Amino acid sequence: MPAIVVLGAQWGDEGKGKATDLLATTDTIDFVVRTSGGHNAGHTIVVNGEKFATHLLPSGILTPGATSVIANGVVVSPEALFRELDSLIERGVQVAELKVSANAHVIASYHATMDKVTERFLGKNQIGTTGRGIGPAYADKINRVGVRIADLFDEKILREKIEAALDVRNHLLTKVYNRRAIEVDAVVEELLSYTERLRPMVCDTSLLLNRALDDGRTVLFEGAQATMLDVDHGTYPFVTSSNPVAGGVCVGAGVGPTRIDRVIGVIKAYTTRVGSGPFPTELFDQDGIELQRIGGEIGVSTGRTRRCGWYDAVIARYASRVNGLTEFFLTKLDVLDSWERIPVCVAYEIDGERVDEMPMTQTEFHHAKPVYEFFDGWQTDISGCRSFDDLPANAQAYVKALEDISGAPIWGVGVGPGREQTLTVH
Ligand code: 2SA
Ligand code: GDP
Ligand code: MG
Repeated sequence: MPAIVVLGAQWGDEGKGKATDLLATTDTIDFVVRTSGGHNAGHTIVVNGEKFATHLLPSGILTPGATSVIANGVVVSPEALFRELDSLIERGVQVAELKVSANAHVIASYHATMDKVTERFLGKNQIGTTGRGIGPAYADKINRVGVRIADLFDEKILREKIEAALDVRNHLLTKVYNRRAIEVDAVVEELLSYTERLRPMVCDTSLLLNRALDDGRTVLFEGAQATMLDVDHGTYPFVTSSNPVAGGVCVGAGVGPTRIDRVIGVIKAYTTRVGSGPFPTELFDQDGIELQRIGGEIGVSTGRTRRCGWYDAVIARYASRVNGLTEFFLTKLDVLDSWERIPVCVAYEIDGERVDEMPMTQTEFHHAKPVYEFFDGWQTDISGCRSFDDLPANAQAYVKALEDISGAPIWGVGVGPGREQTLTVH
């Protein structure tokens, strides 16, 4: 299986890091590739009880022998990149080889400034971004005033590009937001300070990956954020500024769709969301508090508490459709251990009518009320189970029921954060 995509099927934090890490340790994976987003991502991997978090780096950085790749679709803060690498090295991790695309766009400090200022300006309409400068960096890319990694190696071009990028920005900052202008010299100096360390990592990652696939090597594309946060297919405008869906992988890596063999959607046995925006199954009662507490639902990058709700099969079917999923990886089943009865959203009721598929407009989605079916809980600790047959009958029935209504087979189930706490179903 040479090309595998692992992506988020809900609003993020489904356990993509764990799924990637698991694949990378059980199969021989030659490359682990990030294709969208930036250091707004937060992936947690637990190895022998020790917890590691990656943000901009692919989770494969923890897998000796695999090459980690930051491809062209990613927005790269060199400062965040080296801070993250150094913190892993300080912990004694033998970091894998890392390659960075010459075409990836750069996040400079002014992008984070703009992100925070804009959010404050939006007041109650704010998106709840991570404040990392992701939106402003992608906006520059689309406005054709972005700085790419390759530009860091030519001071003259870099200065011209920063001047162009700051021209409008500084006007906005000083005239609209009542802030100090950002100095071109300071930005150029900061970015140039990273060039020597970056130089050996920079290459044409599209060529590298296509050649690897030609040679029969295995490439794992690791998603960041998720389907419902996709700028085209998510709950716009409460989304991130990239395309975390499967199609975004091809654009973000320079690899054609005919080369992809498996598309795995990682999905929790319930649902969470960080930041603003509609969320039909969100719970505001004790169940929500308990899911948050037992699931440890706190943002890996910003430490924000995640909103929690029941499993939403409408979203699962939608994710299956827009990504062409070949299978699901269902995580955090163990979090549901204590419930006597588990509700699952099978459809929505919108303005008095039952709707089985994602509604066409955001207004309808805002009005969607979950239609629940109820499943008997198992009320047993399943964290020690190591095969599907070990699971109590009610847990097996819950997994099978989700499979029937979610649009793709469930390939694996997570029963705890550890590498070994995984069962395969098929
Ligand atoms: P941004 O910063 O422009 O990408 O924010 C736009 C929206 O995308 C959401 N978003 C996320 N949602 C879940 N997890 C993310 N990563 C971190 C994690 C989040 C954290 O893994 O825990 O630590 O808070 C992530 N990144 C972006 C964000 O909440 C906005 O709704
Ligand atoms: P990602 O952004 O999709 O990689 O996910 P995060 O790392 O942000 O959040 C997932 C959290 O769930 C992490 O703390 C993981 O250690 C944890 N996790 C992953 N799979 C399981 C599981 O099956 N059971 C439990 N209890 N925790 C899990
Ligand atoms: Mg996360």
